Amino acid sequence: MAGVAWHYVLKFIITGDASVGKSSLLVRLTDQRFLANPDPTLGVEFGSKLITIPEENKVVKLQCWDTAGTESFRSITRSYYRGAAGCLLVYDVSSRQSFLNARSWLQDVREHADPHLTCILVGNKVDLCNDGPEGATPAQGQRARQVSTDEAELWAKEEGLLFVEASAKSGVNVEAAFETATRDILDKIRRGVFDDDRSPGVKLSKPANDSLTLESTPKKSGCC
Ligand SMILES: Nc1nc2c(ncn2[C@@H]2O[C@H](COP(=O)(O)OP(=O)(O)OP(=O)(O)O)[C@@H](O)[C@H]2O)c(=O)[nH]1
Ligand SMILES: [Mg+2]
Repeated sequence: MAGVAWHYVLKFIITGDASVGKSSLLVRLTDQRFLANPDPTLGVEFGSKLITIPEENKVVKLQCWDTAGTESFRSITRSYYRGAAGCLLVYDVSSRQSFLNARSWLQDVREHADPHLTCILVGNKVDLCNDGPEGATPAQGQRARQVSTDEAELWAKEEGLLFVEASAKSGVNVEAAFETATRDILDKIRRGVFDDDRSPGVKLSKPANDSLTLESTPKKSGCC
């Protein structure tokens, strides 16, 4: 095959409560835009993006399955965990309930995904929060933060998850969330935890030479 476009293809799943911004994070990643009124996801949607990890000299194709947070789709969502190498477990920093519910999403991930999967906890919508003095009234258009960075970071540590706060709206830390998880997966591949292309969520391309041909545009398509 002439001009292989990537070194690895990694399957990612994005999970968490309804309305926490899973689809918005994916659209930000693939299309660099923000939708103010996206439709709730019905079942799953798919998006794909090439990223480069310069210090590893690796081009990685992320294949991301964005799942529905609505309870009625939960059994469909569970069927997509299988074979994923990475997971974004998303909550909304202005919704304590979405953070508490992350425990049950993580339980699903642990029951249905590869035990070596890399999971990153993503506190989305940081743009909404007024991070002023505790008890201060949020400015217009903002909401009070209901989950502190320290609390989420501590829980992530206890559960062995990576952690980042992000905003699909402003774009802050969105690529970084995927890149951090990807670096961790590449490290696992190097250490033999993921067995290269024998692990279902990791596919390996063997470039004929070192000059790679990159895909020019990320694709996003609906599914189901
Ligand atoms: N302010 C702000 N709003 C956001 C952000 N991300 C998503 N939203 C809004 O939150 C709402 C829900 O976003 P979605 O991306 O559809 O949420 P979802 O998690 O995919 O929801 P389901 O598909 O129903 O599970 C929409 O109104 C988005 O515009 C963010 O970072 N900041
Ligand atoms: Mg969605």
